[in-house]
Amino acid sequence: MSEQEQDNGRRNLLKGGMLMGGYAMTGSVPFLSQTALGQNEEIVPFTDMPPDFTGPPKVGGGVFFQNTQNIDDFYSRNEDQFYVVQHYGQPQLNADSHRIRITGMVDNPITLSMADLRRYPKVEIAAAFECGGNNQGIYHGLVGNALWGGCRLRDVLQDAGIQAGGTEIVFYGADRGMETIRDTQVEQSFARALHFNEAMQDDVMIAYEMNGEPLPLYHGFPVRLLKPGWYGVANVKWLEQIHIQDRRFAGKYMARDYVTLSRRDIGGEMRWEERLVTRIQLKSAITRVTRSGNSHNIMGFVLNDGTPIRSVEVKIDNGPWQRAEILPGATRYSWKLFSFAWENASPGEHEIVSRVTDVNGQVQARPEDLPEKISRWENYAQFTRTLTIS
Ligand SMILES: Nc1nc2c(c(=O)[nH]1)N[C@H]1C(S)=C(S)[C@@H](COP(=O)(O)O)O[C@H]1N2
Ligand SMILES: [Mo]
Repeated sequence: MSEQEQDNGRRNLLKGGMLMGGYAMTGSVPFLSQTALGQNEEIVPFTDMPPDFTGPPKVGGGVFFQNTQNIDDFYSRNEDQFYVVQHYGQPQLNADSHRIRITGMVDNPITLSMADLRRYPKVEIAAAFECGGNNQGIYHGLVGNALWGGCRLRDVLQDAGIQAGGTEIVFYGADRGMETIRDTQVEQSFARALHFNEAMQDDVMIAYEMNGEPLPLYHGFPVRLLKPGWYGVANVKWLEQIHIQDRRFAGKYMARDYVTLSRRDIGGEMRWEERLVTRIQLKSAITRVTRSGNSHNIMGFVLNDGTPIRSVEVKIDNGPWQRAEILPGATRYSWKLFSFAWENASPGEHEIVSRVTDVNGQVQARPEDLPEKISRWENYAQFTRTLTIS
C-alpha cells in the first residue's frame, strides 16, 4: 500500500467507513466536497470535444455512458451515472424464483436461491470498472465506481466441492441471442470463464447489491459476478449458472469478441497477437477542468487492476509533470479520483495530460510507447485534452 493509500484509508476510517483488507464493511459513502461543483464554479469545455456533446439517457435495453465531466461523488449513482453495456438485451428475472445452479465437476451440484446466497457471510467491496471499449471520444464514460454487496464466490464453490481437474469456471447469464458461427445460427448465452485460481481469489463476489440497493435491472438483477480489477466484460450479469469443467471455455465474449489484436514483441519475435481482455490496464484520464474566479482545477480518475498507486501527475503544455492529489475514499479496487490546482492558468489554448505510476514503478504508457493495435479494446495510453482559458 502506498503512503497515499494508507492516508486515504485512515481518512476513510475517520469518516466512519470501516475498511478491512480492502473491504468497506459499511455502506457509508464518503462525501467529497472536492468533486461537486462549488458556487460560481463552472466547467471549462474541452475544445477537442463537440461543444454540445451529451450521451443518451439511461433507458431500458440501451447502452449508457456517463458524462464524466459531471462526476460529483465518489460512487457513481445507480440511476444516472454508472454506465450500462449488454449484448443480448436485459432479461427481467424474478428474484423469488431465480436460482443459480452450480454444475459440472463438483461433488455437490447445488441450486441457490437469493435467500441461500444471503445466508453466506456478506461482504462489501468498492470496485470500479470500465468497458473494454471505453475511449476518449465519449469522455471515458463507459465507467463507474460502486459499492457492491454480496457473498464470496469462493464460499459457494467450496460448498459445491470442486473436483480434482476442475480448472475452468464458466459463468452463464440468463440473456441469450442468436450467433452465426461458421455459417450456422446457434443460440448463445452471454458467458465468461475464469481459471480456478482467478475464481478462488478472496475478493471475487456474487453481487446482489449496488450502492446499498438491490442490484438494478440494468446491472444484472438479481445477481451478477464481480471480478474486481478486471474489465466490465468479466462481470456476468443476470447470473444463472456456474459450470465447472476441465477444458478451456472459448465462447464469443471470451475468445472472439473482446480480444485485443496488437503487434508486440513476443520473446524477441514481432508477432500480431490476440489477447483476452482481462485485468484493467493502468490508466488515468482527465475528466474536467473547472474555473472559479481566477483559479482553475483539473480533475480525473485512475483505474487499474488493484495494484497500489504511487502517484498521479498532470502536465500542462510543455511544462513539468506536477503531482496531483488523490481524493479521499480510494480503496484497492475503487477508482482513484484526482484533483490538481492549476495556478496562474494563462489565457489562450492549452494542452493537458495526466499519467499514473503504480508502486512497481510502472508508468502509464504514452501513445507512442504502446504496441500497434488494431482492435478497439483496451485504451489506456496517456490522454491529451485541449481547452481555451479566457
Ligand atoms: N449477462 C451479461 N453480462 C454482461 C454483459 C452482457 O452482455 N450480458 N456485458 C458485459 C460487458 S461487455 C460489460 S462492459 C459489463 C457492463 O456492466 P454494467 O452494465 O453493469 O456497467 O457487463 C458485462 N456483463
Ligand atoms: Mo464491455
